[in-house]
Amino acid sequence: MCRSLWMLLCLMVSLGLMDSVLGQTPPKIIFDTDMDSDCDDGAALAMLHALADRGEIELLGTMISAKHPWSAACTDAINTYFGRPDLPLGVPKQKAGIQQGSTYAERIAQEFPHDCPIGEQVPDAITQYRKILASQADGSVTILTVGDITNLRYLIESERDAISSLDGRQLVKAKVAHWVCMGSRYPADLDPSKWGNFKPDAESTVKAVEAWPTKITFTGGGRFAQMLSTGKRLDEVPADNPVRRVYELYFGGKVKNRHSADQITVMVAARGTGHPWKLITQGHNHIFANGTHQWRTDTNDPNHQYISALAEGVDPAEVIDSIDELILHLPKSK
Ligand SMILES: [Ca+2]
Ligand SMILES: [Ca+2]
Repeated sequence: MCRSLWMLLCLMVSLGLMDSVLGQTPPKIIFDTDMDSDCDDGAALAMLHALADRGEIELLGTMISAKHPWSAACTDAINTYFGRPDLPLGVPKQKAGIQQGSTYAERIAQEFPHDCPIGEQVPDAITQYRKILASQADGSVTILTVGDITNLRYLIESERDAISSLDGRQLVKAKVAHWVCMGSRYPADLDPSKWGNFKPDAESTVKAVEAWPTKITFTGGGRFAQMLSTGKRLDEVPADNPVRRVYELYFGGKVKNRHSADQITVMVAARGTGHPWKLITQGHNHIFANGTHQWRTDTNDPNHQYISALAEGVDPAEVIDSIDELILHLPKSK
């Protein structure tokens, strides 16, 4: 191969352009969110709609991991604003799972149009997961969790049914290429009193991670996500934007910057684990029974990897701009 062609190919790989040349389909993503306590879930969902409008991803559904009674309706209101009023959504109906407070979920559901029922009539997330996965091509789905791990535990434990002859683990193994998980701080978070997605429903976290049969990329919060804080620029979008409203309600008035924990996970799920991230592949994520965890390098699990830093030389401002660009996206109707 001549040198210039080789250099062109290297450049295309580094820019992530090979997938489109090879005709690969955009990632098909199921979003799983605790749309209650923190505002970054709202921004993450705006980004997914932006990416879907650009053809960079296909958004298959939005599942709720939280038991807050208004989280599903709030999520449906955001989906409706962005022109996807009928995206499948579901909530955890099983015993495990937690309810936290929310400064915005009920208000968003009441201020913005949606057609999501409240309470028992919201569909079961596990049924929705099974339906979506059964209808997709093998190895084609990415699951993106930015909340508790409750649903994935019950998905893995689900039994064969009229939807699919595969049990939950077999179905995941067949259909899910990648689970991108907003989970904790790296290399370890050993403090049970510190907030994190692994701890509220720790039993489900342990069970889901232990039984998960395909690739998991964990993304870090804490200082890493604070370094990439976003949200303040939502004051540039119209006042009738529900994601701007999420931030206003969260901060009790004017929008402010908040960590980008959930937004980082969206970027990784949609655009991959390459630039601008530093990817750690050697080792495995050990989850303790109380939901604390430690990245251990003594044994390698080829399915475990994590991102909790930028690649060397990457300017955080570049990443912040790329996140903001998606958060500020407006639907075509606006
Ligand atoms: Ca709806
Ligand atoms: Ca979250």
